[in-house]
Amino acid sequence: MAAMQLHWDIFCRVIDNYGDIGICWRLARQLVAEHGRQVRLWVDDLSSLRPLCPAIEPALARQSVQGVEVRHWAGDISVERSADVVIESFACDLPASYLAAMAEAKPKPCWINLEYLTAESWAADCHGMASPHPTLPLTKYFFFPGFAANTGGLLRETNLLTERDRYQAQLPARDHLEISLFCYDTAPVGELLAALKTAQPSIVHVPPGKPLAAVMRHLPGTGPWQHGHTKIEPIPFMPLDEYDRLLWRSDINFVRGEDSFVRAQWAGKPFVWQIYQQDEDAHLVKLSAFLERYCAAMDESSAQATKEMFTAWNGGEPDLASAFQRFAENRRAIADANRAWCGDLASRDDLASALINFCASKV
Ligand code: TRH
Repeated sequence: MAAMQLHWDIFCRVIDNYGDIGICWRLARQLVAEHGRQVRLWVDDLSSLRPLCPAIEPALARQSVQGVEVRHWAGDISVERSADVVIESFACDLPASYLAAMAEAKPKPCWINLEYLTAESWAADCHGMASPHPTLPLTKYFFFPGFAANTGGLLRETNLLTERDRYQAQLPARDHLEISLFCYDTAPVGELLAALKTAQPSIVHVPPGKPLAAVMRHLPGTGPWQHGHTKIEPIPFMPLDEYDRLLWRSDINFVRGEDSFVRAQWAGKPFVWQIYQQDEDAHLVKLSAFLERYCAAMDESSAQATKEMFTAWNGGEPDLASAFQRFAENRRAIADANRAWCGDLASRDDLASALINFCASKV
């Protein structure tokens, strides 16, 4: 049997927002807590990790939080030896000195490029592909998260769905809708607010930053606001696990990017995704690949309502008001479909387990 790959280094360069660090932090702490791995997480911008994990001290070069050794990645770094598994997240380019240490190591580490999530079918074709380094005796493997069986799966903690079910079973009955609104400032928030004004009574929870800025462009002052039947409440940015609970107790979750998008799927509730915009509208192909997969098992009316709502929320047709109305009307059937979708996804290996198995196969 191959020796356990105990030491892991994860490198994270924060491009913008919270997705890159959210994913790396989630993976790092799960590898420690559930798989007994010793993990160093190298992050170039620690201040973006702090809102997700308030125990982080952004000024410290080195700290241990939830069993993860968190290192500030500032320029080239010096290490005694490279780890057994090296995760380069989202093609963040490893420091030259670290690459040199990897090339010296015996045995060679398993070097992974963790890619962004996409439902496009090419992700399965490229998952696990090897890319030899042009000059060093090293091979990098592309690891694609995904929704299909032949991809790297999705991040999911072992007890996540049990905890979610326990939490949701205790929620009191209510006669209004709870909505969480995490989006970019390009979302058609004004149109959503207009639709909500006359829709059934609801409370909309709005995190700070881009979502709140988008709301404040359409309403006076800093809130909270009573807007027709709807109460709109600014909320603080929540630590990662608390944000999960917001998703679990809401009736509709507006999410964005990658990590909140995945967490909304584990919540088993209706959700609306604002995809991260890419050059030449590449994101629209990614959006429709997801919709094809996600809506495949829905009844016709739910599938149409979901596709229209996602498309309208991402700047396409039809108008947001009618899309939202249809989405809300189909809410219960969409919730049932989401539970089934979630159960199907959870029948596959989670990303951390898939990564461990993949790396073990490369020794
Ligand atoms: O913040 P995002 O837009 O992040 C990313 C980055 O922009 C990245 O560069 C891009 O490539 C990627 O999207 C696709 O959205 P995301 O991925 O949902 O990350 C947000 C994280 O913040 C997620 O881990 C959940 C967390 N979060 C909290 O912990 N508390 C909160 O209150 C909220 C609103 C979010």
